[in-house]
Amino acid sequence: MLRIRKSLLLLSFIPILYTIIRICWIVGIRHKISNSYHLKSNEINIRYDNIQRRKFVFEFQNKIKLSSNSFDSNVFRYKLDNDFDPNYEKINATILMLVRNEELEGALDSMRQLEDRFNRRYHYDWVFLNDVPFTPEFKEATTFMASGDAQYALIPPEDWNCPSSINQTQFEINLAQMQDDGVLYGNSKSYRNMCRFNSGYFFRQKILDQYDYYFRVEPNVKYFCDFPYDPFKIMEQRKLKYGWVIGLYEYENTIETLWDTVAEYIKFDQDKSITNRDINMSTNAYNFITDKSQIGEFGPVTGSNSDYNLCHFWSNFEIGDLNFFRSDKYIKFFEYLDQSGGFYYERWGDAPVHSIAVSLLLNKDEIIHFDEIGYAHAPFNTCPISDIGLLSHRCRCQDSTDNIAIDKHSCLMRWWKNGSGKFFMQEDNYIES
Ligand SMILES: Nc1nc2c(ncn2[C@@H]2O[C@H](COP(=O)(O)OP(=O)(O)OP(=O)(O)O)[C@@H](O)[C@H]2O)c(=O)[nH]1
Ligand SMILES: *[C@@H]1O[C@H](CO)[C@@H](O)[C@H](O)[C@H]1NC(C)=O
Ligand SMILES: *[C@@H]1O[C@H](CO)[C@@H](O)[C@H](O)[C@H]1NC(C)=O
Ligand SMILES: *[C@@H]1O[C@H](CO)[C@@H](O)[C@H](O)[C@H]1NC(C)=O
Ligand SMILES: *[C@@H]1O[C@H](CO)[C@@H](O)[C@H](O)[C@H]1NC(C)=O
Ligand SMILES: [Mg+2]
Repeated sequence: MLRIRKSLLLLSFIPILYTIIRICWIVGIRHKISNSYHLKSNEINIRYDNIQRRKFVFEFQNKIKLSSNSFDSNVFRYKLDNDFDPNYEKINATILMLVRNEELEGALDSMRQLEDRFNRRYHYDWVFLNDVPFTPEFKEATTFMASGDAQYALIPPEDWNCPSSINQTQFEINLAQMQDDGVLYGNSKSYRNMCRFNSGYFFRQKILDQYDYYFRVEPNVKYFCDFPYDPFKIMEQRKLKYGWVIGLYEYENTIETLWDTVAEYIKFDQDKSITNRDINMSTNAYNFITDKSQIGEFGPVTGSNSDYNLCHFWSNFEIGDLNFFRSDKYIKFFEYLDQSGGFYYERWGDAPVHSIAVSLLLNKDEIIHFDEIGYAHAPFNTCPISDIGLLSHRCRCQDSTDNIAIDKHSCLMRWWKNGSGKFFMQEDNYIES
């Protein structure tokens, strides 16, 4: 009996001994092994380079892809691998992302998908905007992810911060009130800066002066399908000013007085002589944002008796003509809204502001719904509905029951009915050719 217990005692020492040996190994010995391992690896690398790889390169005159070594920065080479056509006539356009440094991972996820699904074939530039300087880490990672040039700009504080005309006492009262009312981002000051910037200042950033069109991208969005066309090209060829993929109803409690302010502006404009008006009621998309009739089973749910039906284009995906936003008529419209203080006292989003502006100031045929593009920004997504659309664009959509395209939250049917009509890219090509 005693003997057995003794040997059991000895046995229990084994793990302790093992741990001690392991610590010694980690601290001292492994380090040596590791060094010599790297020397060996390096030696093999170099030997392989001289004898095999260089020989191949010589024989095939650079026609084959160099093998690379992802373990060794000295050997690994960045190389674009795509079906880029250098003779393609690119449009004067850029992809645009307003983003925070801490959103780098999400930004890279969006970029990776947009590059794979679209930009790897065109190499459009990327412009990144931020209210604080971008970190070197952010710039490095995004520059490498972009197939075109990547540029970075700091937003001047006067284009970002709350203007001095806002009564801070009243502002704080409203923030607290909207927090209590459970309004989405109701208590956030920075969200308001962002919405006002995206409404009235993004297009005034110097860095965008060099472009005609922008394609807005946000971190953590998804592009599910190959782009079957270059949307910038479509914009230019058809002289379009605004393109969108998802249209839905806005939360009314964020824009309580937005429409009243818009209505005042319409009246102010229509009181001018015909030649001086900015708003042409017979050609614009006013009916799209005001029609409240039932569509199928659904009607808009508006609490107030304002004429606005709450339809807006979801601006996290938008492709626009910067010259429209830079125009006097847009800036006058924005300034009118801005002087009312609604961006701060309420929480007006840039999506309804852009949507109302393009619906009033543009010809309705200058606005396009891009079908065939698969896209998601939480909590909604859209994807082609037809099987052939899904297959031919190699889509990997989320659960198809989440597709907003023609469900009750969507304003697409209202666009078909009271906007510029039902339009499909493929059908259009089919008719033309
Ligand atoms: N630089 C900077 N970018 C911001 C700030 N707030 C928001 N953004 C960017 O502005 C865009 C819109 O902000 P989001 O937080 O995505 O707002 P949202 O899309 O309405 O809401 P969620 O995506 O649901 O959070 C995104 O591209 C953000 O990265 C900010 O304070 N600074
Ligand atoms: C700012 O708002 C507060 C609260 O409504 C009000 O009492 C005050 O008079 C306002 N200040 C100015 C300068 O209008
Ligand atoms: C691109 O557009 C901008 C703004 O309209 C213009 O200033 C610039 O000259 C254009 N560049 C080219 C290459 O056409
Ligand atoms: C609106 O546009 C149409 C078509 O271009 C034009 O005939 C009409 O005069 C315009 N109306 C106003 C008020 O500008
Ligand atoms: C919207 O379109 C429907 C069907 O064409 C039409 O009956 C209705 O009057 C339109 N609404 C507006 C506000 O023009
Ligand atoms: Mg977002």
